[in-house]
Amino acid sequence: MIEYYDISGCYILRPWAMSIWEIMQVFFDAEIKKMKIKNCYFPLFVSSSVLEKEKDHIEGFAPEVAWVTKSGKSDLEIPIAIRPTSETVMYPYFSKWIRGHRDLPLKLNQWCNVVRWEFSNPTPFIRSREFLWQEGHTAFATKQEADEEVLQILELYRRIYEEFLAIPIIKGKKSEMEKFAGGLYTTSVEAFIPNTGRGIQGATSHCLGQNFAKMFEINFENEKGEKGMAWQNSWAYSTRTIGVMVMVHGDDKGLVLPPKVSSVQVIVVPVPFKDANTQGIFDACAATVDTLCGAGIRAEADYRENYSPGWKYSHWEMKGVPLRIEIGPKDLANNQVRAVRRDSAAKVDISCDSLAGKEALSQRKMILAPWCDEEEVEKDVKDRTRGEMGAAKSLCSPFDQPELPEGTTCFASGKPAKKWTYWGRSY
Ligand code: 87F
Repeated sequence: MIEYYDISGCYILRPWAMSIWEIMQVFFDAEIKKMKIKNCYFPLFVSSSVLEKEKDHIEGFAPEVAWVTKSGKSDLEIPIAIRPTSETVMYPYFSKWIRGHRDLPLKLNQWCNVVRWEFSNPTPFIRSREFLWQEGHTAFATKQEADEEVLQILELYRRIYEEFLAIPIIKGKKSEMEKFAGGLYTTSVEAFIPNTGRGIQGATSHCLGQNFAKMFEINFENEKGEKGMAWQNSWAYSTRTIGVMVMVHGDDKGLVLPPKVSSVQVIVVPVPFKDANTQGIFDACAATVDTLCGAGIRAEADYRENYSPGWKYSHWEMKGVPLRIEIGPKDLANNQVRAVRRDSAAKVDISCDSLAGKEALSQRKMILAPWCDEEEVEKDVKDRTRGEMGAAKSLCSPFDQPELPEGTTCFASGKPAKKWTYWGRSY
């Protein structure tokens, strides 16, 4: 996931880690856009006068601020700080942009890096001197609107942990001592690492009250021509999320990745024996990858000939791939594959015909699946499911549509999916 770097507390995020970040980013970015929050980008640098404008808030954090003092060999006239967070970077412009009540709410987010020159022991993802995050900064006319947003954002953070990273969290409010000193109150999602018996802050959503508005003069005139001061929030989650996931799910064999965030969800490993039909096994692996990819599953095969199957098993276990599929001579003969779960090591043989899973149907269930909305495919599903218990057909596309992420493929055709649709046997 990472590579060490020659500056203490800095790490290279390799594709295996970055892809997890990107999957969470796609989700969160779409959700905040639904809330009419807009993305922007502010500079990395802060002038000392602006950074130190809010003395109280910066006081405790000052030792962690990194400064640029030189360009080439000459000293800068005034040192420039590197953002540790962007309240002081952004709020002078909130003051400029907010004049009347029609300028509110102002809801901005940025995806960026921040630098905090920590001295306590650096740990990849958990405590690094530079890290990636999103920081949301919003301003409202009323406290009530700000209060509501604090909890909406906190719920998105819960979903990142619980739905994407498969980590249970507790939502709650920080004590006066533990809250962000510059704000009114702080809410957070807290996770727990069983191995070390420690809690860990997963993300924070702050109501800043009017403290910053006072400092930066973020004022507006209401409908009646009266002066008001903006109510503000700020909220963030960072690449620390990945560190929590590593610690919660990892085991003695290495990483254990939750399927939703794993860049490879299924790794297919050919297991050729000396006199076996090697080409046949390789072809079956390729067909398996095709079937799974067609069903919207991120599957790859490991065809390398200079590594043994056993070596590959350990390799992909260490990398945390949720499911391994092995195909050997016996599997080839029986038109089946062997699937092994990373989390439980449970093994099952699955027929190649039911690989992309209409298992639910044989269990008398209804199926909600992404569909390309083509009649040909609808007919094909009927044909393919025609068995003793009767064929499955489309039931309806629910008005209440779950999110359909960009790139989702139809469960039956592998074409781009247009909608979620229920399928099953019907009276
Ligand atoms: C380190 C150096 C300078 C944390 C710092 O939580 C300033 C700070 O203000 C600092 N470390 N903080 C608090 C950050 C508060 C707030 N900022 C926006 C968040 C969410 C995103």
